[in-house]
Amino acid sequence: MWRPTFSLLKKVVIPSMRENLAFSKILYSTRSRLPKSTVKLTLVSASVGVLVGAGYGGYTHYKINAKKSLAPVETEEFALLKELPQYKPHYKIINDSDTSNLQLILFQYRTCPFCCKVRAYLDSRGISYEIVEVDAVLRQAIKWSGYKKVPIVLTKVDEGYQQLLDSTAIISVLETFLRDKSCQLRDIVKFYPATKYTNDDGNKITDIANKYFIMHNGAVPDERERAAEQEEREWRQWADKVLVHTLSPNVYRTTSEALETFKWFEEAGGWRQSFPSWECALMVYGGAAAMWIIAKRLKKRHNITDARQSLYNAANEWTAAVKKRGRFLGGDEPNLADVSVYGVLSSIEGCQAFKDLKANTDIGKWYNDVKNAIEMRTGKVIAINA
Ligand SMILES: N[C@@H](CCC(=O)N[C@@H](CS)C(=O)NCC(=O)O)C(=O)O
Repeated sequence: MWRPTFSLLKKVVIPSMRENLAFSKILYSTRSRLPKSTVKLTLVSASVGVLVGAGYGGYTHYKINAKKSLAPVETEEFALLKELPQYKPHYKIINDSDTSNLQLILFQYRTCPFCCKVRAYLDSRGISYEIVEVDAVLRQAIKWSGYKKVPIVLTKVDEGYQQLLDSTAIISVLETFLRDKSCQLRDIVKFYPATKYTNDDGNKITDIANKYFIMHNGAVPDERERAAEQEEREWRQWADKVLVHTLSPNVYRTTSEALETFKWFEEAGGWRQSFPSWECALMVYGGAAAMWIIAKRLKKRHNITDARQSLYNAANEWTAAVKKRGRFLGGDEPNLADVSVYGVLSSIEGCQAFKDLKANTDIGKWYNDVKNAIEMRTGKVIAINA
């Protein structure tokens, strides 16, 4: 969901910012020769220029991407790294009862819905893992990877470190492994080949085959189990293809909501502790302005007429399906669809849209039940530099 913002920040806002910085240096050195009001006016115009530039960039980005056609160029397996790349974890989740021995490292943006989904899954399975918060502008922490998005998970295998990509595939690979540890993770990933595409603009796009499937090594499940698995898959897909697309038009619906959302990202993501203040300001104000404009485009693209109503409709659709099965879609326990829908929604927990969602639909009870079920299994949070 945030990709356009950050590409936009890199391609439009940062260059404009650099120009502005260079410009303000010139202003500074010639300040004595310029009247104060001229300096102020110029700085204000330059800042407005950055925001307008960001907005226009976002608009153009979407116009181009809406028409793109994909041409497959190569197919590859999930990459295996011989050595662990240099990384600096921000915190760890340690669960003493975790026997998986997976030694996971999650590279994430704290409030990205796909990363939230992976965290919800790892916590629901009581797994210990380290977290690296990726800087959304420069993305230094994932420079070692050919994949340019988050989440990315690294896990220790006999031959080195296995890279896992794509939130849904990460969950399916790990779930397949946890259900039957007699299979090697290296063998499991072979069932999920990564396909790379290059679009007309030269952008690389990666998708993973079979990513909604959990592989079975043993007995074939009976008809009832097969039906439950199919339902679980369909709702996981719905979380990625329907629910996720209702988020941006809601959290960036108005300029003040967009700003409030980015301020929440800054707080929840601990940006101030991890990144310089100019970068935080750039991400918050530039990001809010750009996403407010882009969200309008996204709204059209996904045929959303009323943003809030689309979110309420999605929630109602989901709660109706849950009601048929009991407390959760998985019955007495959350299944992978419960965890995925919860994870995606948890990415907007600090936003007005989420408060409205809880006030205007019945989703609150299910949401709190999943949250409690997951929190009961989550390990202790340990900040690395505390
Ligand atoms: N299908 C992927 C989508 C991941 C994705 O789009 N992540 C966004 C963040 S929400 C991203 O990393 N965009 C690239 C960027 O910010 O530069 C998944 O499920 O993991």
